[in-house]
Amino acid sequence: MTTPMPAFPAGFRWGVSTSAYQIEGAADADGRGRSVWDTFAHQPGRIADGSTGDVACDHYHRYAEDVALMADLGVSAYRFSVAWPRVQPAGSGPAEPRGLDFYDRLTDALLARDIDPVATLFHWDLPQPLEDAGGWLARDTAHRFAEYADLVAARLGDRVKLWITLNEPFVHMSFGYGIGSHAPGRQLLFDAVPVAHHQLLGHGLAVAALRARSGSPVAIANNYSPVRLYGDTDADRAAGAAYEALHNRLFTDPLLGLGYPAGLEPGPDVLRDGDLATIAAPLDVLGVNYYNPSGIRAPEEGSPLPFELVELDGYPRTAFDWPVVPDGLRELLVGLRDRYGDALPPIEVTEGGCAYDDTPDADGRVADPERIAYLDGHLRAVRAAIDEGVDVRGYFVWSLLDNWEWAEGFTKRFGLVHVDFPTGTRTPKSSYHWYRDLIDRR
Ligand code: GBH
Repeated sequence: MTTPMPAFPAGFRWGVSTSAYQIEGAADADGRGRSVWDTFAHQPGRIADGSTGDVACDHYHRYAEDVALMADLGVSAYRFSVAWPRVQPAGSGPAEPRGLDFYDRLTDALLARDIDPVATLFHWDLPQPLEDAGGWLARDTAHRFAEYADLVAARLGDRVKLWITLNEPFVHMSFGYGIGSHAPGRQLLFDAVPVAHHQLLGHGLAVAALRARSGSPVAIANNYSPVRLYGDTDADRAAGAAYEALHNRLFTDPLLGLGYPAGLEPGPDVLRDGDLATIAAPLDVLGVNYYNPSGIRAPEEGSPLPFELVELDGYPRTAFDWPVVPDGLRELLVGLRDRYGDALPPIEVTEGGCAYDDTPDADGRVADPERIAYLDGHLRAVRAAIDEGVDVRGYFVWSLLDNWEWAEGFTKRFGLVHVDFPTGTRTPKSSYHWYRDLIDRR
């Protein structure tokens, strides 16, 4: 942090990210339906602190205050997600205009402060009626998603500056349907793979729906984790390749026209003629979420997985125990360019950030030097990737606010702004001031 942050290309987007269920609260307001996360969070034993997102940051009622915080921060873009159960409470059928009204107000408030609205259509909050009909295991959900995309684009298509169809379909498949630590809490292991195909199909159908209503660019946000091999046997290398295919390629190879990785193709009952072309609809931007690399080695005999995850040693760790490896982001960005070449669209880093304890001092101030170091290191890694010729157009910090961190409830704080739960009082942390200065100097 001693040398000044190098310059970024003109027009580089400085952003912050959030998602609907993690911040909005107002679970019963204005005709909102239930999502799989409402159901899951209300089941005993699912969430670390027994909390739910019923109130969260109450952003639904406090959005104007949050937009003012972003205006003061000086960000050029805000990535939020639209809650499907607000817009279409049953997951199909008519739109709930009051739900759309909220995003309309939010979008206008952002534009009034010169902040680009970047809207994610699906950040894991599937309407419960669709889950009851099979969720993303059912092909029909892909079609329902495209219909919902059309409803949102009909209302916001003239003002949203960048669309993101899905957030981290890998996490939704693996945590939600594979191991069950996220909603809907299914434990299907590799039988969850049709969820990949139906999400990708939903993405492709939604791209067409968005393009019919809006001239704005369209993206998807995938999460990636570069492999660090532990061990150098053939079995270790095979484990690394298996993890790479599942975590880093399953959702990107088909999007960029390469089809499914070998061994992960959906069965003939799932993959239909024309699906791969629908999925490979041209993307304007690839959203990249990066938190950390993964340590991988060969699994024990009899393991249900073709790899074993190992803790990376030798790095500082966040409160989540995730290792802090800024160069992994450079490696990832360069690796995407090397693998996909001309098929790779421009990239925006749609998430990056870290959890720390962030306890206010006696004067109510929150000093978070670790988060500053994290962001500083990761932005330098982006800059280094740009120097190596990767076309990176923006970086969105996860997150603007401390929020409801899924299965961890309120126990993990990712915000540039501290939120006191349950009062909801917002206090910018020292990282907020650091990010503001950084943007201000651009
Ligand atoms: C994102 O997911 C989500 O989009 C967002 O909603 C969420 O709040 C945010 O990140 C923070 O969690 O333990 O070393 O094996 C992140 C996906 C998957 C990234 C698990 C880190 C664990 C790495 N994460 N992964 S490790």
